[in-house]
Amino acid sequence: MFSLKGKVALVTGGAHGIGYAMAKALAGAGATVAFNSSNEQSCQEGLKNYRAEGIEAHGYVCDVTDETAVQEMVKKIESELGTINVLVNNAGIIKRIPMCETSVEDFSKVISVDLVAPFIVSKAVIPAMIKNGGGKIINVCSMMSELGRETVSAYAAAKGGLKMLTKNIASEYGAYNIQCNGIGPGYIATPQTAPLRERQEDGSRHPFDSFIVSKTPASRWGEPADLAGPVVFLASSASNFVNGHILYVDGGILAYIGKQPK
Ligand code: NAP
Ligand code: GCO
Repeated sequence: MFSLKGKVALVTGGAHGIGYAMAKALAGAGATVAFNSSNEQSCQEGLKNYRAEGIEAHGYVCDVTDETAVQEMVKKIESELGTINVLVNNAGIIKRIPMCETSVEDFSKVISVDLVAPFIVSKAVIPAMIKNGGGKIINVCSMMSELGRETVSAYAAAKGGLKMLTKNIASEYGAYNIQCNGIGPGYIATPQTAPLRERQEDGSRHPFDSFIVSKTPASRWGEPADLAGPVVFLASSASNFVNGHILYVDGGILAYIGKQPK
């Protein structure tokens, strides 16, 4: 039920971080994995890391905000590996700037990578999925698909929008046996969140680090590997009647009011 043997999976931004961990999990379940990076160096490093783990991944350099480049990459993958059965829209960026100091350019850049790009890549893969009798699209959402916080207005707007794009793809293409769901990671230790975990000069924890641990019933940051089971579930036939759902993988943050003061 969880086997992905014979399936082709494209994970955007799969050279490192959460994308890499999810692609590794999909390969472990039997899928042939393709991923893209925004630049050659990151793509080569990713390929080296997959090889070191015994995974024969296929890396492409492609800016996910460039529709022509995405269409070309998807055509290349379809001719080299076959129809894409599973798409994971994982590539994303964040800018932590107070809203009134955020330029329109910065706001638009985040919207472009985190919201417009999943639309562009989904649009590129859906026609072949329809011809093939179905497919799976998994959008990487966030706690910020549900909650706000200081300094992440563009990111929250994009990830909230991505939640609704997920529901709309599910609504519009469910009749073609395409399931589109989201994974909403909690706070995961990756390069993207490294600035929030930096040790203070006196060696103590970053205040945000302590804040997250106190907001998480599991009392820890997530690891990229915590996303492995959820992504295999949503990519496999085990989830064939799950559509338009956001699966939060957050150690319980959204269920919790936070640690009581002593
Ligand atoms: P990360 O290590 O910074 O990875 C981001 C990935 O996105 C990189 O592989 C990067 O590619 C790719 N990317 C960015 N802009 C791109 C573009 N224009 N074209 C192509 N690829 C692009 O961050 P991460 O923490 O693993 O985040 C992965 C996803 O999870 C993001 O959508 C993020 O918002 C989401 N998320 C993260 C957390 C967390 O706590 N870490 C929590 C919730 C959601 P290259 O660097 O290879 O070029
Ligand atoms: C932040 C952002 C992200 C989070 C993640 C939560 O607060 O900086 O929310 O970096 O890690 O998206 O799900």
